[in-house]
Formats: sequence, C-alpha cells, structure tokens
Amino acid sequence: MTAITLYMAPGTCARVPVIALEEAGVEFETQLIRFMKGQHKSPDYKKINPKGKIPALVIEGESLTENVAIITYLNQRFPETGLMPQAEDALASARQLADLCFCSATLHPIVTRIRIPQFFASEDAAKSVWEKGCEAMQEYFSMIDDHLSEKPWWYGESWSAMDAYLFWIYWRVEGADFPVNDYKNFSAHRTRMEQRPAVQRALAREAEAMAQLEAEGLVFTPKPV
Ligand SMILES: N[C@@H](CCC(=O)N[C@@H](CS)C(=O)NCC(=O)O)C(=O)O
Repeated sequence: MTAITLYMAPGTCARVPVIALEEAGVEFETQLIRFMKGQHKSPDYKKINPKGKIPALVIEGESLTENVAIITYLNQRFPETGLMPQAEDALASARQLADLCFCSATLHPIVTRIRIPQFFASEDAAKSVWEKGCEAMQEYFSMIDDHLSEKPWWYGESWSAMDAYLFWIYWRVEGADFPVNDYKNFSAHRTRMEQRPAVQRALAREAEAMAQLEAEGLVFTPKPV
C-alpha cells in the first residue's frame, strides 16, 4: 500500500486534493494544520512545505506542494482513476495545465481578496479591496458559467479534478457575499458536485477537521467588511 498523507485545513484550497484523492479511491490520511497556532509557519511544517502553505502531499516520504502539481502528479500516478481527461497530445496536455493554472494563479488570488480583504489593505480600505475582487471575479464567473451552459462538467460528460477546483472557488466566494446565484450554470455545477459520493466523503473529512478546530477554539473567522 502506498502511504499518502495530505496536510490540510478545513475551508482551504486543500479541499481540491482531498476531493481528488477521494475520487481516485486511493487510501490516504489527512493531517490537520492549525493556522491559528501558526503551525503552517512552524519549522517542522516548513520541512514539508517551505512556503508555509496548505496543501502539501507526502507520498512515500516525498513531499509535493502546489495544487496544480499535486493534481497533475496524482493523475499521472493513478492514471486509471481519470482525474483529468486523457490528453491526446502535448497541446491537449498543456491546455489542461492552463485550466488548472487558471484556477490557482488567476482565480485563487481573487478569491483571497474577496474572502479576506483585510489582509490586503488597512481596515477602512478593506471594503474597496472586496469590491475590486468581486468586479474582477464577475468576468471570470460569467466565462465559467458560459462554459458550463451545455455540459455538466468542465470537460463535458466526464468529471475531472478541474471540477473540484471550480467547486472550491464557488463555495469560498459564496461564503464571502459574492453573488453566486447570478450564475445559474455554475450554481447547478455546484449542486452536481455535492451529489457525488466522493465529494460528500471529502466534505465529511473537512467537517471532522472543523469540529476538531472548534473543540480547540482555533477557528478563524474573518471580520465582515
Ligand atoms: N499556490 C498554492 C496556494 C496555496 C495557498 O495559498 N494556501 C492557503 C490556504 S487556501 C494557505 O496556506 N494560506 C496560509 C498563508 O498564506 O499563510 C497552491 O495552489 O497550492
């Protein structure tokens, strides 16, 4: 059996590999990182991820960071699980990478500005960071909504890890007052995601981690802007 550990925290983008691993049906364990204790910046954790970020995957003692890399690796390591569509050539493969990078490098930074604007400005300017973030996100939500207009999943009839990434992005900004209901196809995609047994298992793992943080008084709740 392959020993796989995923370092995660509930609500974070670690949801993407948690879903991917559940969908892949491989055995893995999660290790909860306590942000409120600064554990992600601790010397021990930095041995696993020197950038002090979640998620980190440890597989057979080797660590791997960055969602795009983790998904790409899991897809290559467990090809039979179909985490990403089979790419016919180098261009198709690079385009899949571009899709995942769109989530991590374009959308994720905007998510952060919408979710925790006070990390990017003084308290009195946080609202304008949130507004600018929402403005930027609208364009991309429209694009995603159009893309999903005639198909259930990003790549058509087959689910992929790209859908897990979009699901996290949608959920994260929904909880920060971004008007997600204006995007009917994306909203329907979210509902489809929630119906998948693997997604339900992933969310149950997160809920367990959240209950643990609650019990320890370590839940981070950003102030509303
Ligand atoms: N590019 C990284 C981003 C990871 C990231 O920003 N993770 C957040 C949680 S969603 C984090 O660990 N934040 C803690 C911090 O920045 O101090 C990836 O895609 O894995």
